[in-house]
Amino acid sequence: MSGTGSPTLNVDGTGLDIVIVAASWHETITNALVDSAVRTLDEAGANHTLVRVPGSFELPVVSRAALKAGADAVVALGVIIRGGTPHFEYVSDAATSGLTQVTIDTGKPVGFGVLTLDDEQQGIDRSGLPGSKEDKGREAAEAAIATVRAL
Ligand code: DLZ
Repeated sequence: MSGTGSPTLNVDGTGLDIVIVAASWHETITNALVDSAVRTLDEAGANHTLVRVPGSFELPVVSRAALKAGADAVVALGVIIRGGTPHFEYVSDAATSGLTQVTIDTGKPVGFGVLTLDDEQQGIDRSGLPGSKEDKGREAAEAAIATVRAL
């Protein structure tokens, strides 16, 4: 994991089937998160597939479907950037509370890689792109694997 205080986790993904569910808004940052998650799952030896959804609002329903269909865990990725209307709060809350409900209802892990940002630079800083301080795609993928191992 990256960032101050981040833990060292059990990231042995051998034999796990993991679905990355990624939103499509703010594609430079989102694609970087996807690339990091894919790299992390490959390094961990996990099987993985990628499903794209339109926006972060759609992450919960598709994550739930993937888990119900048999995936061991989901890595949910999205980028939500504050605009001039309250829409940011609604989409952020729908994604966050929706994914929380999914993980509790299914009893399966959701690695939470949804960035809620004031501006694009905050996302680039957390994207895992060269020179960035943090790598939230990697963090979400590692958390998904480590949580499967903790169950
Ligand atoms: C509508 C919308 C807006 C304004 N901003 C974002 C965003 O920053 N990040 C994101 O992932 N999705 C955004 N969306 C789209 C919604 O998540 C959703 O896809 C649409 O409201 C259609 O249901």
